[in-house]
Amino acid sequence: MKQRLLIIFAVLIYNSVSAEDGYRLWLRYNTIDNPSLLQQYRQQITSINCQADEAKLLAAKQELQTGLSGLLGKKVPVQTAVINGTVLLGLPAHSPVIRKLVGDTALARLGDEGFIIHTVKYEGKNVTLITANKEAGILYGAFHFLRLLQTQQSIQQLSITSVPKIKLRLLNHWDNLNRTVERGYAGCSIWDWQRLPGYIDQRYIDYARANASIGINGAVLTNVNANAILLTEEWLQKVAALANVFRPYHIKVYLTARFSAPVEIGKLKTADPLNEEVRKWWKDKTDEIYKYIPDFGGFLVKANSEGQPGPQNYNRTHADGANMLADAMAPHDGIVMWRAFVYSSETPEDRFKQAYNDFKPLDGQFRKNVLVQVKNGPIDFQPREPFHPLFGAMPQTPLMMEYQLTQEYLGFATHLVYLAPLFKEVLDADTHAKNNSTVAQIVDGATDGHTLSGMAGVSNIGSDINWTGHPFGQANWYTLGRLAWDNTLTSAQIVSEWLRQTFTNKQAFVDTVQQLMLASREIQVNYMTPLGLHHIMGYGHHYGPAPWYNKAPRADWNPVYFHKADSIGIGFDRTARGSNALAQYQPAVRQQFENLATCPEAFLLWFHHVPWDYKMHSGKTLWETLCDKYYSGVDSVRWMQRSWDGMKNYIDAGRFNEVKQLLAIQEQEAVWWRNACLLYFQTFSNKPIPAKYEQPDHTLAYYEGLEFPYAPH
Ligand code: GCV
Repeated sequence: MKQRLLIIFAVLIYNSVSAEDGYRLWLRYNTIDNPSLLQQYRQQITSINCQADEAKLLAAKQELQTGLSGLLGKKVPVQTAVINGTVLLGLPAHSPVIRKLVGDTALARLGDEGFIIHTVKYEGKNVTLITANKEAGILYGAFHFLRLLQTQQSIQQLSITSVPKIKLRLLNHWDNLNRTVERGYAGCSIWDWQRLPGYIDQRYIDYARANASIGINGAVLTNVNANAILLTEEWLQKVAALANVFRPYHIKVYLTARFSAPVEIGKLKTADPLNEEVRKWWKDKTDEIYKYIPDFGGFLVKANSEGQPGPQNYNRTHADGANMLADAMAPHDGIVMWRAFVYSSETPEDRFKQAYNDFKPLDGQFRKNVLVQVKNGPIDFQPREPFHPLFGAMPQTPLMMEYQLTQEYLGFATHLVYLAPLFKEVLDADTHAKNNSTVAQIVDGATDGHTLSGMAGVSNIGSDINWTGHPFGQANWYTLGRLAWDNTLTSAQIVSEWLRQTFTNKQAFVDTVQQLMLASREIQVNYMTPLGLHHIMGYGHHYGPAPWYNKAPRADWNPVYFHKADSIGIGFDRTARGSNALAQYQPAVRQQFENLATCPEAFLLWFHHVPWDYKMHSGKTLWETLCDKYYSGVDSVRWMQRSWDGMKNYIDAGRFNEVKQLLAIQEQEAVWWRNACLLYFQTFSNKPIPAKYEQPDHTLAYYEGLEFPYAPH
């Protein structure tokens, strides 16, 4: 009894130190609140022993000590003796005993980043061994071990081997040098450029820890709409300071390269990638970067897209541009990620088709150290898109996945939308390019035998105390890392891990909120863009609905271009009768989407212009179904609110109230989306919103008249 009281006391002391403002993310390390489990863990973990080259294992050792001490509610010492309950960190290269314990075959499978966590007998003692071929693996192993405790798993007989499926696991920051963030909704950029390189904010270290804990191993620090100044000496010193912070956490820095930099900062007359002076300029610039940052990762490039300069300005191809940079990078083992998000400012071709048209003919022409980075879908991070037709179409080129964590089209940092189901839907899609060619297998390199592979998420991180604005935005960051490490994890597994670490292990909470999160993306699709509608948001800032908008300077920035509603029906005909974008998919995919009877309803209006009276599988008309979807979306947000209200007693008041308020705004905005869209589409369908539904309380003119000159973008 006395011991139990002591434990409860220790739990209170350790857990009272930090307020729950979300800053600690999923690395809270609060003392285990289950007394019997805590007692078991305390027996199983008594000390940390860090073999050999301690300096390089410092980050892992420190994290383990902080984490375990917090979780166990008492200081866990680092000591050289091995006793029962030691957590032993070490590289086999430094310890023949460790090598013997795990064996060469197991080690060979780990590569440079994989790890092993085994419960073993070491010198007659019960020990938890965390080992790997390289320090990076030990760091990942340490975080994995902490995750087991945070999620209250048994650590009795561990036999874990884990190896990342994807090599480059990156965040892409769209952060500008003046600290604004393109499509950022969580405050300013976390990079305080003005005070770098002299001032190292604790946030940089915590950012690195958080990323390392989920396996993220690289960060592109700056916006793809790039600024050439970044490549000048003054700025490279700032970048180098960040690289120094990230290095112990196995995170490389990458930069965005502005294609016209040789002209803008190099004073050359051209940026033509085949011009010898230009090539030399990039080579010298790259050598200079590596002087400051010896482990620099490489460049991410947006070229000839939305006004950015590129090789096409000189009648060269994307391959010419990428290869020039790749040649400069090659001596340093650096890489180039060349974005496929391109659409011409002149061609009036269906935007859906343009990336494929530009890139497919270039397959086989890129250097070995180039990846082509492709957004998950063909248009632009909509709540639902079919998979990008380039996946499966460029077998000779590693294609890197680009997802968007920041919710540009998904309610900013106000709406609770959990993105794992979106990510998984794309990864699980079968491209039918070959046998075993799901998007996941194309991206991880399995289908075509690429060793270079990558997955990136456009960051949702900013200077807000909780990093992501919406407390649940953290889950999308977390998920990107976990899925890039292991694309076979299910959405439910990831969400459960995140909830347990971020909030609590209480089962009733986890069950309820997990259900809510897993449903949230489909709910949002329903109240924003059901049945395959896309790109019908406000112009420029992308806030709220504006399906009526038709004043943009180019046709394919207008919502009316994408939904094509008229008196007959609604939707974009991308069959052979229309833009024929479907021809870009393999026959099996094309046939499924092309046939109205087999096209999944979720993608219907992506590919077909469908009459208002068309009978859906349910027997209801398209118009009725559209109404049902929009109304069910709003009803479901109300269900989310009720579910959340029931969670009040499980978590801290701060985060509970924050989410409650945000859900209330989400409900209002869902109603706005529903009313505005249905009232507008009704002007074409000429059909009533079924009387059983609450009717819009404003007119269409009211919604059309709303303006948001200061919405963030
Ligand atoms: C960085 C969309 C966004 C732009 C973004 C672009 C891109 O068009 O609205 O803000 O620019 O995608 O991915 O390059």
